[in-house]
Amino acid sequence: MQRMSLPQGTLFDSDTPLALGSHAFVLPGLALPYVPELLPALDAIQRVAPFRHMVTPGGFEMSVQLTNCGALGWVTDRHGYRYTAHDPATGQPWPPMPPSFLHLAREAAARAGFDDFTQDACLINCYEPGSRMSLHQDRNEQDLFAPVVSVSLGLPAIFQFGGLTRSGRPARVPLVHGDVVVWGGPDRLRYHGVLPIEDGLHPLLGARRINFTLRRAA
Ligand code: MD6
Ligand code: FE
Repeated sequence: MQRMSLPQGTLFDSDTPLALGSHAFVLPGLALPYVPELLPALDAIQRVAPFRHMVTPGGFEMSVQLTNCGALGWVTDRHGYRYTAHDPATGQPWPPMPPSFLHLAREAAARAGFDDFTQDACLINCYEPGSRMSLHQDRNEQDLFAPVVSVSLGLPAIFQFGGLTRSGRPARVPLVHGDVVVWGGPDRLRYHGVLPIEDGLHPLLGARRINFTLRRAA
């Protein structure tokens, strides 16, 4: 039998970016070299600004727990969705953005064709088995073309990626520890969500999936 050697960048190379749209990409494993810096930084953030369940304007408690770092943090309560400079739970500013987050975001954005964006906000989501995120658009930021960089750690997830309206069946994209998704420009308002996380134990994060998304909010 003849062995095939695949050139770099073929469909079968697991490191190849996967295009979800003209300006939306999955970058498999891009965060892996950053993990030794990301995990202690995440621990330090949650000691100052603990994960908590927030309530939607409709009165539903989210199954995902949230916190933030950076100049601005995304919050939701009975009054709506918005960005705040202070953690409503403590009255303190959100913890500063760790340099490793910014370095990773810069590399990811550049690989997706977005140069010179700096992020002032980072929303951190903690999923336990069964937690999910229903289909939504991210539209609380000033510039709805600037890219979002989304980093997945811990348990795997099925990410749903749909169109610019709620109609139609969204694509299902498996994401694992270390994967990064970037989208912006004309894809920035695509509907997306996360199916319920399956039971499991990740060697570094246990029964959790952590996803953090960096954006330019103001
Ligand atoms: C998640 N992510 O992956 C949820 N939003 O846990 C998001 O809602 C999201 O990954 C905007 C851009 C990238 C994302
Ligand atoms: Fe989102």
